[in-house]
Amino acid sequence: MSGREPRIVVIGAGVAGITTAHHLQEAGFTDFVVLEKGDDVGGVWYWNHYPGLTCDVPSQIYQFAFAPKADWSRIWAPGAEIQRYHRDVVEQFGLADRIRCGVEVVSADFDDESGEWTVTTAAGEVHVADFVICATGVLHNPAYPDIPGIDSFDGPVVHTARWDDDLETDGRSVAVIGTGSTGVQVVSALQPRAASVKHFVRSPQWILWAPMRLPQIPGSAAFFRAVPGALDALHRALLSASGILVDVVTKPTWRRRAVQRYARLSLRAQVGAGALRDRLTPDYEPLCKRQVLSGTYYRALKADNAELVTDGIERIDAGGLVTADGRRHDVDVIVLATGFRAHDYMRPMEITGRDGIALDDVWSEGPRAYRMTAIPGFPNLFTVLGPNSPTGSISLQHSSSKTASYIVAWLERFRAGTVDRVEVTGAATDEFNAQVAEAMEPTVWNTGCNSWYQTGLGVDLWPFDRRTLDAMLSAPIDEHFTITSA
Ligand code: N01
Repeated sequence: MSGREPRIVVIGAGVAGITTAHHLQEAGFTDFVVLEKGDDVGGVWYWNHYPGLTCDVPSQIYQFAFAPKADWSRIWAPGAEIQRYHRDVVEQFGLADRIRCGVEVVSADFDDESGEWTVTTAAGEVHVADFVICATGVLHNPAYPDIPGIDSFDGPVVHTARWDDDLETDGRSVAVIGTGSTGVQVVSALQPRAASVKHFVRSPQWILWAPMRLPQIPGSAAFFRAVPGALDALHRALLSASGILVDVVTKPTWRRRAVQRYARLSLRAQVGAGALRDRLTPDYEPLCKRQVLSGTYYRALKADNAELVTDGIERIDAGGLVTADGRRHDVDVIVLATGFRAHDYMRPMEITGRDGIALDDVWSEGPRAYRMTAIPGFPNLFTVLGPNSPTGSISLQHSSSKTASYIVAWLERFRAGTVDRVEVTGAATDEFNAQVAEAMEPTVWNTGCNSWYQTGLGVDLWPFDRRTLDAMLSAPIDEHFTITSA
């Protein structure tokens, strides 16, 4: 029964979970816990610590609006600094007591009778809740390639998202498989000190030249401390400016063509005409996949100890890799920069909703939700950064914050006693997904490429602008939900 403090379980303490916890705290909710499978907060910034990890979004945008930081060391901050920031925010805003790290949720089951969720952890601990908020992220399940013989390799095989900090790569021969943002960063970082680096590229990427090590203007931290409101103003200005990115990816205008020209120029200017450039030239439009930025990759690849391998990997044996042309590539270490199972969302957690419906069945053809946050059949369960979240265009901190406020609006109604159970309708979900499909048509993601943006159901991104996101999450529309109250 509502009319009391709701018991809330938030799953995940990355960007989405920290934002949610902050919103819950600000709204005065007292009975909530955040369960995090990692041994620390930070989400992707906890799990990823491979050499060369840098954020490809300017730090003044890649931060929480409620916790602006004046003294980022660089415009594109290194991973370790971003991870420290998340830890600091949790401490500074008194959220640490709410978060339990090292606690992996394995299942969440809804009970039709009581309207309660039972959340069970890997250790067998049980939490009973009125609401479950899944802030489990998008890129948290590493994708391991199914290459014959991979287990027979005699040396270390490491996925970048599970990097072993004791792994020695200096002076050794290293194979890196995969050329998304991660592969490009890791090749650039390992090449100067490795004996050799072979980069196995199945499909080349467009790589925009960018000065990733660009430092901040000296004295900026002192300036921001001295001028009240300046940091906040910069944050807002950058957020507005990032609207240009939304325009570029969603509308086929001159802006998009200009960035695409720049992508082609980035390759031409750094790699002379010839076989290497041909092998590095993608067969799809720039920006179709998540854009990779690097100022160092092509230089690293052209070094004497580096080699681009574009023949497919046929198998791996004890000594190394064998490619389709029959060549052997003996190496000491294999690095898998092979990405993530991006569309698993909260899985492998087993989630069972109303009438025993399993999320795995509901999403058997691909993940679908209403406005990124609600799923028919799963009452009193919300997602933050769920399906169609704007991972390719809009600040995730902003999107998380809007979603968290939207969820808080429902929780307040529970606390006030006007809502016991709330479930989005199938019709509203279908209508939203039809809008998404239509808006996806002119986007650059729809121009013919394969990437982690695609699911069986199409492109899993946000095809609208930020204003539409804000409007869609400004307040719940009752007609889109089945609402039960005592
Ligand atoms: O993963 P990806 P990622 N044999 O999926 C290849 C964010 N991020 O970890 O294209 C050979 O992009 C696969 O090849 P193909 C960012 O949003 C951000 O690099 O399928 N190759 C592809 O080249 C990014 O987009 C930062 O043919 C195989 C690669 O592996 C997202 O994370 C830094 C293979 C996977 O690329 C994911 O990036 C890093 C196989 N069997 C990441 N299987 C920032 O800077 C897969 N591949 C914030």
